[in-house]
Formats: sequence, C-alpha cells, structure tokens
Amino acid sequence: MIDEKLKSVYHDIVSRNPAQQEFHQATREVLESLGPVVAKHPEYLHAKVIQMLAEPERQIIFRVPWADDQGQVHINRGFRIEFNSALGPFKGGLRFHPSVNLGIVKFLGFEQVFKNALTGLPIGGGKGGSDFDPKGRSDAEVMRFCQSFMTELYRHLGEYTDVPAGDIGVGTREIGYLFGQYKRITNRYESAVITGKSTEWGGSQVRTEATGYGAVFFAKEMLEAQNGSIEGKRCIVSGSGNVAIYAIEKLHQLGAIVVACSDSDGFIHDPAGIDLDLLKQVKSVERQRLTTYAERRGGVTHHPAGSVWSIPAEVVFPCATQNELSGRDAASLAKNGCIAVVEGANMPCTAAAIDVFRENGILFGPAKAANAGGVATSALEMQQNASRDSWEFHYTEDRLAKIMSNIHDTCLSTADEFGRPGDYVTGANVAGFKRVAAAMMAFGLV
Ligand code: NDP
Ligand code: 2IT
Repeated sequence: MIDEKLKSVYHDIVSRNPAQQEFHQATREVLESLGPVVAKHPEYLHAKVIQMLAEPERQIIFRVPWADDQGQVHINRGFRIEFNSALGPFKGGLRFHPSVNLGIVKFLGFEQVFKNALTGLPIGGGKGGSDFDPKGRSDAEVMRFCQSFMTELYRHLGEYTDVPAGDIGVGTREIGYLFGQYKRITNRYESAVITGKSTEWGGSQVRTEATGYGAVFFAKEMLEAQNGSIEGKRCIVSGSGNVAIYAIEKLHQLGAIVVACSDSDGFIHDPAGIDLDLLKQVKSVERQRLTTYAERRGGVTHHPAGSVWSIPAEVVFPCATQNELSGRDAASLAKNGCIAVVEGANMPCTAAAIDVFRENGILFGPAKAANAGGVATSALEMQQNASRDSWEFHYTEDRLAKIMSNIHDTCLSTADEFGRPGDYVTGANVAGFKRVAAAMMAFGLV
C-alpha cells in the first residue's frame, strides 16, 4: 500500500509517463516502502525529493543505422537514461534485446539509482540499450551495430560523466567493440569510461562472475541470519546467461545443487545437478540453445512450455528478466517447500509474487540489494583503472563478499529501524533512498 501522503506522487508519475508499465511498477514498489520515512522526515516531502528522483536528469534517444552482412540496412533505436548523478557519475548497463523500449530502460535506470547507492560506492544511476536483437547475428554485424551505437553515444559519456557496462545481450564481446569505437572517436584511452572490459585490456578480475556470485553471497547471508545454510540446498536458477551461469558456479562451490535453468525457448530439468562446463560451452562459447545441452547430456528433460518454477526446490534465483516469476509461480514454489527467493535479474518477481512470498513467510532478497555485486565490481574496476592498477582474483572476490555482506546488514538494520523487521524490500529501498536523498538535499535545487 502507498501511504496517503505519497499517493498523489504516484498518480503524477503514472500520468506523466503513460504506457510505461514497468516504470510504474518499479516506482510504486519504492513508494510503498517510503511511508515510514516521510512520516519521520517530512522535509523530504517539502523539498519534493521523491518527485525529483522519479524524473531522470537527462534522457537520450537516438537512431542507430547499420548494415547486415547482405548489405541490407536496419534502423534501431538507442537509449541512454541518465537518471541520477547525486552520488557519482551515471552508472549502469546497456541492454540489447528486441523488447527494449523507453519504459523498460527507465525502470532499469530508476532501480539502478537505489542499487548503486546501496553499494556505498561513489556511483550515480543510469541505464541504456537498444531494441537490436543480437541473436543469430554474425560477429561482424554485432561489431557494426556497436560502432554505430557508440558513434552517437560517445558524446554523452566520460569517466566523470556516464559509465556504461553490460546487461542482457551485452557481454565482453560487445564491450570490446563499444570501447574500441569510443577510443577511436575520442583519441583517448579512457579505461574507466566503460566497465565489464576483458581482463586483457583494463577489465577487473571477478567482474564477469560478480553478479551471480554476489547474489549467492547475499542468499548465504540471508539463510545464515536465520541460522540456516546454503550447503546441500536444492536450487533453481532461471536464465542461462552471465548472471545465471555464475550463480550456478558459486552455488556448486558452496555445496548446493542446481537442478534447473532456462532460456527464452524453455527450461531444462537436470536432477543430477547442472553440468556447468557443458552449460558454458553451449551458451557462452557456441551461443546455442538449451535444447543442445539436453541433447548432449543424459537424464535431462527439456520443456519448451510450462514454468521452471514448477520444479520443487528450496532456494531459487530468478536470473533472466523482468516479471518472469508470477503470483501463480510463487504459489507453486510455496506449495513445493521453497524457503527463499533471491533476485539475480532486475525486477523478475511480479508484485503479486512478492505478496505470496510475504504471506507464506518465504525469505525474499530484492534485486536492488541481491544483484548489486555486478555494479559494485564495476565500481572496483573504475578504481583500478583510475589508479592504473589491477588486483588479484581472491582479493577482488573478498571485496565483493564484504560489500554484499554490508548491503545485507544495512537492509536488515534499516528494515528494523523503520518498523518492518526482516523485510529486505523496505530495507533496500529506504537505505538506498536515504543516501541519494541526503546528497540531493545537500546540493540544493539542481
Ligand atoms: P544475458 O544476456 O547474459 O542472459 C540473459 C538470459 O535470460 C538468457 O538465458 C536469456 O535467454 C534469458 N532471457 C532474456 N530475456 C528473456 C525473455 N524476455 N524471456 C525469457 N528469457 C529471457 O544477460 P544477463 O545474465 O547479464 O542478465 C540477466 C538479468 O540480470 C537481467 O535482468 C539483467 O538486467 C540482470 N543483471 C545483470 C547484471 C550483469 O552484470 N550482467 C547485473 C545486475 C543485474 P536467451 O539465451 O534465450 O536469450
Ligand atoms: O543491472 C545492473 O546492475 C547491471 N547491468 C550492471 C551495471 C554496471 O554498471 O555494472
């Protein structure tokens, strides 16, 4: 429920941003958390900080023309939403997926502001991307697209201004093409202008693994706070991209067993535990579908229809995309004995699903907190670039684990302070909000 004092703020957001359902959903969830904050701190209402936070500082939309291998011309749309720079340069990934539109990029940018604040590192929030579909495209086509995209975007970037990274459809290959074009146009080797670079040319150890590893570190903290353990737990990880693969890797290292994962064509059930080497080979190296995984490994079933959440598991990690876990899926998880849901993707659980978790006492780790390990390690990459240094894997992984542990503790103590003990959603939203709002108030009306 949104507090009476904040209802008109929400209605304004909806009427000023028509047809942007995901953006409405993301702002609504934050407003639902802020009731106890404005009761204690009416100054936020007078200063209209919440309204300011819901309005991006700058929105860039541009044309991206490119030619495919047959010479046919394509026109895509590019976006960069520079949402909030109160705590540092705009920071957040680029998503290449046919579903990308303004509402999706704005919801992602809005979430990023709070997430980045929670890391405690000096980064503001932003997000970008394009409705370009990299699936089935050759390396040369992806390169030409990235070069065209950066030919417009470069003028808005800079290590003190706006620092993109990857997201769905944007991995090390795309970051290479994007950075290469930025370097060529600007004639500057400005390493910290983009993160998620290869470790061969300025990237950080652990950045590739960071989001998935971080989500599992967060889950471990949640279970341990209840005197439980991740060891021996049966898990589901949806998706089979960057976040999913490294969530599975860390779960296996910690003695949990992952029995299912998915892609946009269905899901696999592998009761013996997913063979990670095979999954990496099929999805990351060959860029194939999960049907190929099922063909090469015995004892696995592939399901083109139905829901990955119908499989019994105790701890689950939605790591594919927004709104992939519905109220009905949540009810099925509850019936099958699920004890914790930890979001690796951004906003993968619908509001109805979160209600079901609350009603059934299922622990819930929201994306802003649980998947912050990726962007936190991006900020560590910026630190290494600024000092022209590179850190070792274990040192960097330790830093990540400590950041996740701090975020976890901050969420719990903030939820306690604002009268909703154990509610990580309130904890994450309020703690993130307070940090950004304090800086915005200090800066005055800018
Ligand atoms: P990838 O592109 O590496 O992988 C995405 C995975 O999700 C793929 O398996 C893809 O299936 C599946 N997927 C994507 N869109 C859909 C869809 N509409 N329906 C069904 N399945 C879909 O992306 P990432 O792993 O990087 O990102 C996954 C999620 O994690 C996103 O929500 C992203 O915003 C979030 N995230 C990512 C971070 C990062 O550092 N990369 C950091 C924090 C959050 P298919 O292979 O069929 O396309
Ligand atoms: O959603 C996210 O936090 C990301 N895609 C990572 C952003 C980043 O700048 O590393």
